[in-house]
Amino acid sequence: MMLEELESIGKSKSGAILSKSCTLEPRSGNPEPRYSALPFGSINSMGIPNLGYKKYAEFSPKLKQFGKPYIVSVSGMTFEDNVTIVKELSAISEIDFLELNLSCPNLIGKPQVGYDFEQSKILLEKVFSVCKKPLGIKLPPYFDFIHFEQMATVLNQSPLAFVTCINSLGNGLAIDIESETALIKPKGGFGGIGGKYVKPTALANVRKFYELLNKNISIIGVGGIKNGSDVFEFLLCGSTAVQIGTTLVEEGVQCFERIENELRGVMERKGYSSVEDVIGKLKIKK
Ligand code: RRO
Repeated sequence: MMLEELESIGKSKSGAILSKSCTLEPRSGNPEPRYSALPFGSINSMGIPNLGYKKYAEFSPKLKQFGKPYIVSVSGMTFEDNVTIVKELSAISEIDFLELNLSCPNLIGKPQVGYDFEQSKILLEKVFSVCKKPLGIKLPPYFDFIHFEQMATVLNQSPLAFVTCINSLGNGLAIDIESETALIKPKGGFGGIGGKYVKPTALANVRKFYELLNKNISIIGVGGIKNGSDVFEFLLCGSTAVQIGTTLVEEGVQCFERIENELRGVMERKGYSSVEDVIGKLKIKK
């Protein structure tokens, strides 16, 4: 992610500046086309294109001038890379939080760490032994209650500041029927699915972890947020903040102001004056 893109998020109405994931060395990412909009969302196999973690440290004094939290997402190619990057970035005073990405679905030959509970536990222990800053993790979607419980047990043993649910739904396939061709090039056309397709899964992941995690771990919701009522749903499930992916790509940084105004409208219509009165308050039919 270029400095200009991060600055334009700084100038927008977003509540924070979150970089896309970085690695130890710069990467050009997977071959193009590697992103495609779909009728109800998107497919991507970007392959972590980024400038290398040192650049995101260099950008930090400039980005702090916008007066909002600056969060750097870390997605090292190896266990040791993650430890090195977290150690180095956590010493930079203008970076407020780190988000360790346990869920990039697009690296050829690499499993998602978040689907290996033992490996996640070992990585978190090591990372927290070197980290001097609040750190959260970004999780892949889970679909089985036993998996939620196993991951929650691991997470509740770590001094996590937050958990972000969910990363894209891994390894979907989207096709153009005229040319009978997969829409994106990398990995035989397989890529992470985002947008409306994944919203019910994202809400379920936020809700389940809200039920299972220690209350001092905040939950950040992401997946299919396009308008203010979507944000309201994530708040009900227990998110205290949200991220916007596909909608940001499709609409640009104006989406933050629009969605904030729409959320304000929903809250007013329903008689709420504070998000605190909404967070986690999902009702279940009796
Ligand atoms: O760069 C990517 O391919 C990518 C990443 Br790191 C991620 O976390 N999630 C995603 O959908 N794509």
